[in-house]
Amino acid sequence: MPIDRRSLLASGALFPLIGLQTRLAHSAEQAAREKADYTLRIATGLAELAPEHIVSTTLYNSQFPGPLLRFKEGQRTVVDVYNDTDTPELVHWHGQIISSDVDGAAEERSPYVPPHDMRRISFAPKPAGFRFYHTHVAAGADLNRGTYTGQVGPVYIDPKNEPGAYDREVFLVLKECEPSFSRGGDMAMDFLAGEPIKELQAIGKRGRKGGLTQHLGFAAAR
Ligand SMILES: [Cu+2]
Repeated sequence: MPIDRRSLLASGALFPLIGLQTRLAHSAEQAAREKADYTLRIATGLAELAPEHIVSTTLYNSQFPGPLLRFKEGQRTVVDVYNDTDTPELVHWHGQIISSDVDGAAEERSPYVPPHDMRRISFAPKPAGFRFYHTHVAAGADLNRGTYTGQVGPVYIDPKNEPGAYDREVFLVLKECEPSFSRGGDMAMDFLAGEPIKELQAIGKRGRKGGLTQHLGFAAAR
């Protein structure tokens, strides 16, 4: 059978593709074999806000707040995120300096975790300290989405060098709820220890001007 130049080119072009496919399949297999450090499952569940005040909302691993995740500064970590809801979700790593493909922020073009699907996220956490993870879905007027849900959890990134010397670790996650659950007025802020940090206040001010109110507001545990 005569082979013309065109079909030769076409078949030749197949080889690198086949090679690539094998490599991709291999790395996917490897990834599957590697156990994730943490698994987060986004699903509807019940949260008890106060005695006899139980609400149905979206949670991480059926709990509010989500589980405490501990990372080591600069040490690669693997998190599997399962989205058991009917809508796309984003897990944002609040306060960490990591690339946008894993940072979980739509405005930085992070990919969503599709409904009833999962994404494996891998990154080297930094800087050290106490941070949050939370949904970065813009709720708009939908009170069943985004930061109106129970999707928030604590992250502690152990410092690479100075481990610190504490007698006791306490992680607090605060969230404001529907006014009927509170005693009215703004949440008291004067119980927070230490002086305000001017540098952080300036970042907050800049963020609010740039339309990042929701994101930075969460630092104050809204
Ligand atoms: Cu945030």
